[in-house]
Amino acid sequence: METPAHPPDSGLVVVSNRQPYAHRRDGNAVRVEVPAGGLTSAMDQVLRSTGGTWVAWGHGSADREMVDAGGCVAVPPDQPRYTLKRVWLEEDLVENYYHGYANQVLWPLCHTALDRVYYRKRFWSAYAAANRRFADAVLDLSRAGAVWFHDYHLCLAPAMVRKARPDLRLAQFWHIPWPDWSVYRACPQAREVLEGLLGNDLLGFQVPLFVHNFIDCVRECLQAKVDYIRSRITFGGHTTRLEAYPISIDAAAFRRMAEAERTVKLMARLRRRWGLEGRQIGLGVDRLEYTKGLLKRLQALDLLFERYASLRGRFTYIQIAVPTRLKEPYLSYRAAVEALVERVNRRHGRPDWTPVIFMDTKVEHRDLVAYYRMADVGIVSSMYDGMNLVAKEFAASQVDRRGVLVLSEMAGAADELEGALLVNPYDTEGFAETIRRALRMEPAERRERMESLQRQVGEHDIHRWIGDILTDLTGAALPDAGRGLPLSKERGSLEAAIGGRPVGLMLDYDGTLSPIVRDPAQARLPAGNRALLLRLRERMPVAIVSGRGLDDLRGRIGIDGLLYVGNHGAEIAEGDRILLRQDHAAARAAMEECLERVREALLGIPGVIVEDKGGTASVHYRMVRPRDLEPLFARFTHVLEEYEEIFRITSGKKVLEIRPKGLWDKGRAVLWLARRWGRDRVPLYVGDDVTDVDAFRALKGRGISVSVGPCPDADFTVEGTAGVTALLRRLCGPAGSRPGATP
Ligand code: GDG
Repeated sequence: METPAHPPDSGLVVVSNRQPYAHRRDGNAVRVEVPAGGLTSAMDQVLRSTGGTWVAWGHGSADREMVDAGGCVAVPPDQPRYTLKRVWLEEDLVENYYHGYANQVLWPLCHTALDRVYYRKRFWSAYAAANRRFADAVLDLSRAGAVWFHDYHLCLAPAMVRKARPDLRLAQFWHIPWPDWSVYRACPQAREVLEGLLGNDLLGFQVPLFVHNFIDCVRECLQAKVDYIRSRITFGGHTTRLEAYPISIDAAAFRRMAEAERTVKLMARLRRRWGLEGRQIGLGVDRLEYTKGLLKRLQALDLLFERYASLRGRFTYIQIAVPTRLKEPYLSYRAAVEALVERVNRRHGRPDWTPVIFMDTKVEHRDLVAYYRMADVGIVSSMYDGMNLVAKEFAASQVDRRGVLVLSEMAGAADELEGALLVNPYDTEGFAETIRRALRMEPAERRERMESLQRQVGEHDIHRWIGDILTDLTGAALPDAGRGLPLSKERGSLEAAIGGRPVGLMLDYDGTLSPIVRDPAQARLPAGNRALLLRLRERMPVAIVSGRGLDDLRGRIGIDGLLYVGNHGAEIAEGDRILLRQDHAAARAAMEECLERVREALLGIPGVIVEDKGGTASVHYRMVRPRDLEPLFARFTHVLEEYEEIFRITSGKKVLEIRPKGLWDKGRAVLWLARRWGRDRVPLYVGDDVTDVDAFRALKGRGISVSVGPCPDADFTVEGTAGVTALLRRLCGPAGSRPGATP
């Protein structure tokens, strides 16, 4: 038998315009080119560990020579781990799809630079044709399971793929801003673009504001059902979940590069080369791109040197400006930037000192960290920006914690990066004064601010970002996809934990027995699990424990002889017989009053949603900016303190739950069941959700808990509902074994 060249295909498909490896002809030889982007290298790491396919445009001069008949080549070229499937686009198509619709319509539109939008009919037809090619390439793959599209080049492909293969899980991450409706309505294909994107199951944006803007645009443009509370849009019978996932960097890698001996030497060399000894250093690193606000930054620097003559000769600003999209309007923009650099240098420079050092070359990351580390001020002045990774790279590389980050409020990163000095790039005076404040800041404050930035970037790194999206896309993380997601706990086997005792089994429903589906009303019990429950019922007591109402739950499972626990434990029944039902009418009046006060206290925090569910209530904060979270929690707690006697607070996925005290949770319910089954029987609980954590905790030292997907509170972990099925099979024991025997 042949040994496979790379890991088995996980069925994960990444689709982007840019490819992770290009082949270029170099005389008689073929060279492999690896693009510098942080995202391509992160997604490359994911596919290396999971196996799968990357679909991208083959633009390298030798790309066609290297692929098989299906356009595929195994990559990385030196040690193949996954498949790169290349899509071929003729020059004319690239001109109109990529340089045309993507870069001259969608890019400026999404960055609210309306006067830069240039649209021609041929752009759109090429855009649709190119998307068709990408979609067809995905549809060609026999093993596709979950597909992850990237960015604004591929708005139409998701709906095309969904139409042909409704069984695939589709996600897209939108790297740039999503504008509000007053801007978006300028898009000549406003409706078509939205419809294409709503082919996805999951649509990710950088920050909650963009999710919000997208929902508004859909509401204005399409006849769609919008669930504001859960950020879901149902259009044409299909539901798309929207989430904010702020992208990040490999913070540890940047730190390591910045700490390297090589970097220290390079810093010394750069200081000598640019005459920086004894001078403070400012730094900007950007593609030479009009959205990055280079002109505004230079205007602020011009004003700074004009106002504070003492800074002349004592502060040097270095601008690394990487050439990008070498066409109009970029060529004119570049000329304008260069002219302004020249003007600032002419006005303020001296023979022994140049105020602005302008470098329009690519700098490799391992060299770039030397600039990041030695800068006293890092400046990001985007006019509008999805996230801005430079801000995060600067923070991660500041190993001496001397530098200050001056960051545009218009960059997504400003939502997260507490510790930066925020500026409005349109306010030149304010901008100049902020740079001055950064330059004069005391070392203690610099350190404190930088520590806060590094904490943020370190905790929310690219691995976590990938893990979050893949978990939401597939229901369970793919192996090793995101670091720090242990998929099985090494604590001995389940059989050893049971130790031959009889078992009492408790199972959550959604996400445990039944795979998560887009519409909870459609969640069915798979036939295989039904058969296993029927067998298990003969061997041990089995309870189904769910947040669903009792009748709903019984209706979905319909197996006699099981115990049914509904409403998170507030109702328990055996067949048709109600064993326990709690009445929470008494707390109702207090709840109404409390919610009114909560609403009032949270006024002015954009994105927060208070949902009254009758017996209980939820405060959803998935749409709230990170920097508003602290006041939100403080005000919420302040109100709830007065209701301490009546309500208790639990938290779930970006939600705070207010529940009347005394109302049972899953923890109380499983303890009740365990008591009913008697001391000799070991309770075994399987669940996947945050509400199951109450049960995991209640069983500590008393029973065994199994989590579907990673959870620090559980004793064991299984992967996905398939893992649950395997577990049920094990609990049934070998086929034909005696009922009542334990595994
Ligand atoms: C979009 C969104 C979002 C810069 N100079 C060099 C170089 N770089 C690298 C940086 C950084 C990246 O380029 C630029 O990061 P941005 O975040 O500014 O990215 P955009 O290209 O505008 O991309 C943006 C991003 O997508 C991710 O979602 O943050 O908002 O516009 O990594 O280090 N890299 C190399 N040489 C250079 O000279 N190798």
